[in-house]
Amino acid sequence: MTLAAVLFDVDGTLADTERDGHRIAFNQAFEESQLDWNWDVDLYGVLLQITGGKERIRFYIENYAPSFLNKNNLEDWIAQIHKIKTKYFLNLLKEGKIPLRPGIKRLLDDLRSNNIKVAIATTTTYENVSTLLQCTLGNDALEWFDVIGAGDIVPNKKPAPDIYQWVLKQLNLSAETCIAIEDSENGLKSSTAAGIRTIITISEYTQKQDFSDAILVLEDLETTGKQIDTQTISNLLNQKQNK
Ligand code: XBP
Ligand code: MG
Repeated sequence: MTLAAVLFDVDGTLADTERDGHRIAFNQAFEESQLDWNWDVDLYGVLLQITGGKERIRFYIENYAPSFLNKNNLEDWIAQIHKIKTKYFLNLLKEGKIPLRPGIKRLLDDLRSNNIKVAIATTTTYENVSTLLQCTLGNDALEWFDVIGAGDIVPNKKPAPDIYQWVLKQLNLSAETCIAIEDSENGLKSSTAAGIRTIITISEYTQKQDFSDAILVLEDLETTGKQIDTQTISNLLNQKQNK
């Protein structure tokens, strides 16, 4: 089987965005909205079981601030808070506060130099992805990616397979010819439910998650002593095929 494409998750995979990025931005949005909510590092770890920023705010309200359930137009209000949060997250990206994880740029360069397609399959908003890529890889970085699947472009977020199925359809490729790189159990469930073999690079909040369905589990793309490159991933795809 020839490797055709590598599909990258964003949050926790391309960059460690959650603890010092999204969480900070949520709290800044709550402050601007005069809400006495504060998502500390531990609470945020609990809330991360829910993918999607709007969905996470809703989950928080249902479990920690139920008095807000009676609010008129609650969904619109949540969307407004989330919009403010995205503004603060983009600021953090533009201030260079969120670098790429080790080995990401090197692997992207290696895959592209070997004519392997690269794509994105993420829950976060397109604006966050495009700004992260341009701030860390340069203004032409969006063209590096054959397909970018993000946010509300699909009805169901991870762990549902929708975003990976959408990206495969845009790539016009079959799952067997692709590999996904993810950081979380929800992400792994999403990619494997779409039939894509998946490499895990564990992130800040996912140390204790179940990665038994992954084909390879790494601390990151650099610290294994053996650089993960196009050849490694191709061998992995074929190795697993033979079983
Ligand atoms: C992880 C998510 C996202 C982010 C917040 O995305 O669940 O919702 O936590 O981003 P990924 P938004 O699939 O890249 O791991 O607030 O933009 O949703
Ligand atoms: Mg992730």
